[in-house]
Amino acid sequence: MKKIPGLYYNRFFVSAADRREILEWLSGIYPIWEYRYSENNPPHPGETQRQLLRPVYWLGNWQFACLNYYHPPKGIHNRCVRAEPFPAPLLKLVKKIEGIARKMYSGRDMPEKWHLNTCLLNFYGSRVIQDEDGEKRIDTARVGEHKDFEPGPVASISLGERAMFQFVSSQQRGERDGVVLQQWLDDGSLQIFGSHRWKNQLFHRVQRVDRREGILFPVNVEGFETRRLNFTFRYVPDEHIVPYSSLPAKARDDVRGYMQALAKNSEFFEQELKKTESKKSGQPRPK
Ligand SMILES: O=C(O)CCC(=O)C(=O)O
Repeated sequence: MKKIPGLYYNRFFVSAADRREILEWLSGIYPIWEYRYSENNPPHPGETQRQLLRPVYWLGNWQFACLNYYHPPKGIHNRCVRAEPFPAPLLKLVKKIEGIARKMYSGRDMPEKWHLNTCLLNFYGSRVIQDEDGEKRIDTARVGEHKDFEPGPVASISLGERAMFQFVSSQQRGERDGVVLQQWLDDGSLQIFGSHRWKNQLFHRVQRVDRREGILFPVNVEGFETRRLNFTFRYVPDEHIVPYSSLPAKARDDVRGYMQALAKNSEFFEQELKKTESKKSGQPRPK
């Protein structure tokens, strides 16, 4: 395929051994379902509360939907909550990706302190619902047009069924003419996109996820069948990542339930919650 400035695609980035290690790590995490809004950040007029289309897990920092995600220049404070570090199998791949990206981007396309310190792990598949007629599957494997506002290039690793990824010029839903470029993201592939054109000017979306390989991942989420995993690596300036204990009280209230759910299966989140309690009571903080 012809090289396109600002874009990178390697169909065979993840080796069989890397894949095995990643899936082994995956068996120990418990993704959560988030709602878009919260008590202190209610829906705007004309919008309604909704659950996200898919379960998620964040590494490095957690951008809770109800805190509105990282959105410079104004939305930079109290949106990125310190989360678990990257596990070894991902860290190894991240180092390689950073090397590739540093050769590709410079100047305004590569922030001075850029490094991949954030990962959103998206689970694509179908909700499995039980009702009086029996079991139903509702396919939610897509993402609407949006931009990633973290500065610098974004890297994305895909595992499982391939996904139809599109760059589009307008945010109008379903407008076929807006497609500027599309690409299947295959099992084991790495995609990198950066530069003003692909990051700032255009939107991107996932139109659909195939079913042709019959892949299903054993993920620790009730009522959901996962056929594609996507790891999207980004950069948030380190000074904008804050521990849960430093969030303003209202933001803490809004995400406490998620933190508690995460803490059930993660020592990291358990400790982060404990630090808040000890801060309040004046007791020494756990390390
Ligand atoms: O799943 C993908 O390939 C893209 C995900 C994405 O656009 C995002 O997480 O912002």
